[in-house]
Amino acid sequence: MYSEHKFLRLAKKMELYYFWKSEYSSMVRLVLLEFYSHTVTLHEVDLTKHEQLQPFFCHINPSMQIPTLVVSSSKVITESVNISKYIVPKNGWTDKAEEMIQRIAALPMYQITYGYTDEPELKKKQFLQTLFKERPTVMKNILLSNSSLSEDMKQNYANRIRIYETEMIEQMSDPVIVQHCWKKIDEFLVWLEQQLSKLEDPILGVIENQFSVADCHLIPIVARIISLEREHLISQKPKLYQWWKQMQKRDSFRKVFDKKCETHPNDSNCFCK
Ligand SMILES: N[C@@H](CCC(=O)N[C@@H](CS)C(=O)NCC(=O)O)C(=O)O
Repeated sequence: MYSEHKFLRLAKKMELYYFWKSEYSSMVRLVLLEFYSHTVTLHEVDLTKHEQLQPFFCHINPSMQIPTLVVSSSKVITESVNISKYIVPKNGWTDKAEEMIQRIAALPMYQITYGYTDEPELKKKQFLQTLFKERPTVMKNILLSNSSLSEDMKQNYANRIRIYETEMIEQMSDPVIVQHCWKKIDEFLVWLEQQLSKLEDPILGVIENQFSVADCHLIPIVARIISLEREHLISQKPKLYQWWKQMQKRDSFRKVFDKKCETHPNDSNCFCK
């Protein structure tokens, strides 16, 4: 039976709600491994089972999204950028890192992940498309079968259903919009290549040639682009590709990207997903 206090009463140390396939979750997991020395309890929220939409999680994060960091019984931080800002020491959060992280946060990631640009891609993404389209129905069923939900919670569900049924579904269902989103991604990567070209070899980090929180936010984006079978967008940019190879050597990378790659299952050196 759902209880609003099920989780919050139990929170004694930091707890991260995440999913291994979520790029924003991976950003925060990398930041925790690189910049936080205490243990954090990880809770997997399986998006393929719509666990993020369940009332217990909606109570923790009304936007029903991961990553979500529970710091204490009264402090919950949502949004990957806010979580990273909370974890990384002030001197590690430079203006350059902020600029890079904001650019990354603005990338149209769900459109390229769930959307398709042509029929063959739509065929490959059938599962993702179904998963996405099921979400409003799942939320409506939760509303129907949980009469004890508070008015606030009901409102959260209603807002989320509206967002799904309008702009989100429209954007991922229009190949022209998705194509445009890929164009935006490549423009960002071209800009990135220019930035990296100003650094000296070997490329150790995307900001001032040293590893930083900006790398933690960029790594999962590149992994996602590769998993969407657009590896050429990375490998054709020599500096970016060099950076990517360097990042894969890190312990944090190996820990976060520990699942077998679905795109290249036979390549033991591939960690994209
Ligand atoms: N702006 C958010 C985006 C988080 C986000 O899009 N999370 C996705 C997973 S990658 C999610 O929880 N999706 C579930 C849903 O929207 O129902 C952040 O930076 O944390």
